[in-house]
Formats: sequence, C-alpha cells, structure tokens
Amino acid sequence: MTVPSTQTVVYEWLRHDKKFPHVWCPGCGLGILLGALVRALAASGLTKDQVALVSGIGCAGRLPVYVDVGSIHTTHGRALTFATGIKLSKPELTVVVVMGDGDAMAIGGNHLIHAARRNLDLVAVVVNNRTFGMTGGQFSPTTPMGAKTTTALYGHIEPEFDIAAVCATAGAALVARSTVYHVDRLERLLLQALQKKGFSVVEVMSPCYTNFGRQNLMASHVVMMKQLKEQGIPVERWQKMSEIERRGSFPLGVLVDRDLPGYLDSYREVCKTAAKLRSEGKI
Ligand SMILES: Cc1ncc(C[n+]2csc(CCOP(=O)(O)OP(=O)(O)O)c2C)c(N)n1
Ligand code: SF4
Repeated sequence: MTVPSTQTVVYEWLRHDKKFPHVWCPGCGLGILLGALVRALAASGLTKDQVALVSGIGCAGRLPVYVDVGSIHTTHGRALTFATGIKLSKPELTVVVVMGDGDAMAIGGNHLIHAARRNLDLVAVVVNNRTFGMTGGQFSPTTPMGAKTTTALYGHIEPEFDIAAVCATAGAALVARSTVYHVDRLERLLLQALQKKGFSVVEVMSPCYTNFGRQNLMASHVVMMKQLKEQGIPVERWQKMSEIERRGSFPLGVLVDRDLPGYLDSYREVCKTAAKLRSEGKI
C-alpha cells in the first residue's frame, strides 16, 4: 500500500481551513497524537466516510473536532456509550473513541471495563497525561502516588491505575501502549488497532506541562518528553528486566493481541432470531 505524503494527509483528513488554530497549549502531546492518528487512518486504506470519531470532554476530547470525518463530541465519561450505539446501528463504520485518563478511567471507568468485557469492535485511544488537564490539574486515577496536583497539594496518596492492565484483564482483544515521544511506534500501533477485529485499546502517554509538569517542578515540556523517552521501554526488553530494573518505567508495544468472540456477531444473531420469531407470530 502506498503511504500518502504528510501534506496530502493533512489536507485530506484535517479540517485545516475550519477549525485551526487548535486550542492545545504549546508542548502538549495531543498535536502529536492527532498527526499520528490521521496518518494511521490514511495508511489504513479507509475512506473518510468509513470512519466515525467519538470523544467525551477534556483536552483529549477536543481531538475529533479537527478531523474531517463524521465526529461527535459527547459528554464527559460517556464517549464509549455513544460509540457503542453508533457501532451497533452502523457496524460497517470503523469507530474510534478518543478519551483522556479522567474521561476513560474516572467518570467513564465503568464504560471502559464493560466495553472491553463485551469485546465491542471499537478502537479506544486513551491519552494518559496523568491528570485532569482541561479543568486545571486535579488528580485522576492515573496520577502517580506522591505527585502534586491542585487537589493533592502535599502529594497524592492513592495508588495509580494501569490503564493497559485494567483493559487486558477486562477482556480487550488488543491492548497496546506508546508515548507521544515514540511517534513511529504510536502510528504503527494505531494502524494495528484500526485493523483489529474486537475491542482495541491504545494507551498514549502524553505530557501536560501546563497543569501537571509545572506543579511537579519539571523545568519544561522538553523535560517531560525526555522523561517519556526514558520511561517507555519496548515490551520485548521490559519482559527480561527484573522488578527493580522496571521501577519507574512502563512497557511499550503490543501487550495483548488475541481473537475473542465479538459482541456484534452475537448481537446480530439475537436480532435474526427475534425477527424470525416475530415473522412467525411467536412473539
Ligand atoms: C459530567 C461532567 N463532570 C465533570 C466535568 C468537568 N470536566 C471537564 S473535562 C474534565 C477532566 C478532563 O480530564 P481528562 O479526561 O483526563 O482529559 P484531559 O483534559 O486531561 O485531556 C472534567 C472533570 C464535565 N464536563 N462533565
Ligand atoms: S492543559 Fe495539558 S492536556 Fe490540556 S492542552 Fe494544555 S498541556 Fe495539553
């Protein structure tokens, strides 16, 4: 397959003449994710009318606004419920859901684990900047213990959720992780998720200097990017490391890839059975 040039992708896939400049802070990782996502969409061979983008509320939730496909910017924590409805009524669409860690794991945590359990054929992109970025840097379920936030001035006292591990345990078909520093890997993983049948989760570690880095006395967004570069270890290498060596780092790449029965197939069977019984006057 020919990979289109970046310029072609930008002109074809972004609402470049309508929605820009974007709202994100300088140094935010969301622009890098946006670039990687549209390049992966272009490389997937899908046309724009075959894709739907869904998001909740938050800085990450703004992302679909910039992409020139059918998109819906819904309510905080409920993006997966809208995406489920879209997929059930239009199964031919590739439905991509973009959420922040607060959106996906706090208010929307319930929906995330059940979407994974059902193995709905959706792509969930969870941007983990370890904080509630849009609302000013409150702690989220992925804020590391000890970190300072506007709601944990003396250091956060809760342990953090591992998004990828939660989704893997809940039953997702594909679970992958990258950072916005590792952009080539991110693009490849997004493409793999787009092509996977079943519930695919891509966790994207991304810096929020404005509302997380500054509170934790990091000198700049560049320092945060360097930290992501060092913390993200390819999973093949990470598996060979000892517990001590793993401290402070996380694995990158495909963490789970399995074929599982999907909700859509079972749902179609139920619809067929119901239609048959109705036509026979049995219900
Ligand atoms: C039902 C509801 N509760 C709370 C809010 C306020 N709110 C808007 S964005 C947000 C947090 C966003 O954090 P996250 O999902 O991590 O995304 P980020 O902004 O960091 O990308 C919250 C709490 C809301 N809009 N709706
Ligand atoms: S507040 Fe944080 S997450 Fe939101 S745009 Fe700024 S840097 Fe990005």
